[in-house]
Amino acid sequence: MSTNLEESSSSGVRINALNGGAQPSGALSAPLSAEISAALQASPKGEVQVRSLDLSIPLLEKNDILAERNRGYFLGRGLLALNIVSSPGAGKTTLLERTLDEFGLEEKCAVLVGDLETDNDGRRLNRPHASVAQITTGTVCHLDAGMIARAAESIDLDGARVLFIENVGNLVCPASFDLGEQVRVVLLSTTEGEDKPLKYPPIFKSANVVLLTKTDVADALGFDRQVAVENIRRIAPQAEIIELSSRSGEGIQRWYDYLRARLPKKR
Ligand SMILES: Nc1nc2c(ncn2[C@@H]2O[C@H](COP(=O)(O)OP(=O)(O)OP(=O)(O)O)[C@@H](O)[C@H]2O)c(=O)[nH]1
Ligand SMILES: [Mg+2]
Repeated sequence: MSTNLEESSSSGVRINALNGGAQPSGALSAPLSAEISAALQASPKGEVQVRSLDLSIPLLEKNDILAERNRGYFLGRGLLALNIVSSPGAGKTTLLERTLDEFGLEEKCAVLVGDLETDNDGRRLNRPHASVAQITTGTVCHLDAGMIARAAESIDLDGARVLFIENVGNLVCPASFDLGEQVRVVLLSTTEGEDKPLKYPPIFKSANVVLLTKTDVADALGFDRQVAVENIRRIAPQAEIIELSSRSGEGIQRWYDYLRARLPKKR
C-alpha cells in the first residue's frame, strides 16, 4: 500500500514509501546553512569553495556535502547504511528479499530502492517488519545524496539497525555519487562474466565488499571463479570478497556475519 508519495519539483524524481511511511522531520532535507546555499546558488556547477588554513581551495560538490550530512545522521541513529550497486539484474533485490526474511528478523532493517521507473522492486521488498521506499529517478542513472535524504525522511527508521540502499542497476554512474553510506557493496554475478572488474574499475575500486552472486549456476555457465576472484583482487585489493547464492543460500551466512560485524553501537 502506498502511504507517502513525493515528487521533486525540479528533477521528476519520485519517492514512494510502500511501508513504514513517516512525516518528514526536516532533519535531513532542511535547507543547508544560508552561507552554503548562497554559495551553491552562485555556482552554476553546484560547487562550493571552502577556504582552508593552508590557503589551498578545495572544491566540495553539493552531493558530497549532503552525503556527509546523511552519514552523520545515520551514524547518529546507530544505523549501518549500505549502498548496493551492480549492473542490472545481478541479484540485488533477490539478495535483499532473502536478507530481510532471515537477517531482518534478527535486526530491524529498512530499504530505499532506486530505479528509473516502476516500483516493482519496492513491492518485492515490502515486508511488515521493514520500512521500504521506492525512489524512481525518471532519467537519472544513479541515486544521489539528496534523494537519499528525502527518501530516508519519508520512512520510519525508529529501531532500525541497517539501511540497505539498492542503487539503480548501473556499473558506471553510481561510482561517482557518495550517498553517505558506511559500506559500499558491489555485486558481480556469474552470469555477467569474469571480466567486469577490468572493464568497470571505478565502481570496483570504491567497493568495501564485492559479492560474487549466483554461484548456484556458475558451473552450468562455465564461469571461471578463480579468474573472477583474481580480477577483483587486481582492481579492488581493499575489498572483501563473499561468494554466495541468494537462491541456494550457499555463502549467505558469511554475508550476514559481515553485516553483524559492522553494526554500529546501539544508541
Ligand atoms: N540462479 C540464480 N538466479 C538469481 C539469483 N539471484 C537473483 N537471481 C535472478 O536474477 C534475476 C535478476 O535478479 P534481481 O534480484 O531482480 O536483480 P537486480 O540486481 O535487483 O536487478 P535491477 O534492480 O533490475 O538492477 C532474477 O530473475 C532473479 O531470480 C541467484 O542467486 N541464483
Ligand atoms: Mg533490483
